[in-house]
Amino acid sequence: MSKKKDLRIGLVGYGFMGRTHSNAYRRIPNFFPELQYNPILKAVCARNEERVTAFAEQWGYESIETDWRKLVARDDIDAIDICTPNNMHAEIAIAAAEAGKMVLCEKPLARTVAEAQPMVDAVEKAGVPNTVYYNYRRIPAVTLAKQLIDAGKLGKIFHYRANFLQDWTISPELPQGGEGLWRLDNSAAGSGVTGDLLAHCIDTAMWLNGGIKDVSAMTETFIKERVHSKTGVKQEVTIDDACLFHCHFDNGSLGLFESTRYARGHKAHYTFEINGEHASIKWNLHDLSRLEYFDHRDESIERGWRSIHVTDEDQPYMDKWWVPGLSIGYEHSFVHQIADFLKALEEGKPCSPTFREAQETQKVCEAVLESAKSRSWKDTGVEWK
Ligand code: SOE
Repeated sequence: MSKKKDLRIGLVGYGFMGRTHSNAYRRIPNFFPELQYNPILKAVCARNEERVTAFAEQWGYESIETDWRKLVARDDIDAIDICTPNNMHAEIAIAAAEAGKMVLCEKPLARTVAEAQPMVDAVEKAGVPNTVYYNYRRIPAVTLAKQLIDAGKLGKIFHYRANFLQDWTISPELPQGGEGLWRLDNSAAGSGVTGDLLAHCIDTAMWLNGGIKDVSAMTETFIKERVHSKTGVKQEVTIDDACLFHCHFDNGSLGLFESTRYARGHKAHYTFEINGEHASIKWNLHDLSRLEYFDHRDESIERGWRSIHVTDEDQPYMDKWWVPGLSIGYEHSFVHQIADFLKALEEGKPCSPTFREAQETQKVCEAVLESAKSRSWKDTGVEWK
């Protein structure tokens, strides 16, 4: 007889992220059998009944809802997982927390700091477990970077550099708004690449290298007007298509960040490099199982960059998967996040990044956008522990 406890999931939204989360829940019992909580795909919710029914069948959800309020009110749901466009996060998360549900939310937490704060307050007041899907932390090579830094291998850190480059919005014919394209509509997304892509880079950076103190940024919107899919009318584009910023970290290191959807040839090229007194590391999403490492303490004749293939069972998460030498992929970062959430639940601990931690990333994003607008340095007000 299984001693496992069911954790009944209600998922809102069935787009790209709905698929990554659903896939992750389904992998948990197979690859993390030791966990006490067993995710049950209880219900999926979206407005279009026909399509949500098809999604439920495809991914094995027991039931559907077409109104998220009904989902949140159900007493056979323990956790609400939010995969909607950003403008819906706050309302759903607050209602879910008030109904006593755990809340797992896609990134970014919200469109602005002001919108995110009542979400933080609601989960904390209700005392419900919560987390935000900054999934790249849980790619084994990235987690290994964290372990090397925390072990002091790099020594004092001088530089942190990150890029997130894409090229999917170059065509002026692409409309703004609507399914798949809400990321181009400021009212749904809250910002362009800053909240969508740089937020990932900022989350990873603060996790690895501590708080970001102040920023100086520039943004650009290359295509000034696009047809809105809802109205059919050409209207102003108010998202940032590209954003560059530099910053000071609390530990005295300098940061340099760039993100754009106009880097022809790059589909999702997330990279970072960290330079310390003794050693440097670099990582890129296109070769996600490898962590590049240079250690100046190596004997000089054999000193050089080594490429660590992070697939051994003593490396982060890899004891859960295949055998040494065989890689895993992007989707596994979501499996790891949910596994860590379930483990934290067992132990009665928070699962990082919590809403409160994700709010610190919001603060940096907002300071970046304000700095670009005012052409001046901005303090972030981040309190990173
Ligand atoms: C945008 O294209 C996007 O899907 C982001 O929304 C995700 O967060 C990122 O991981 C990949 O790119």
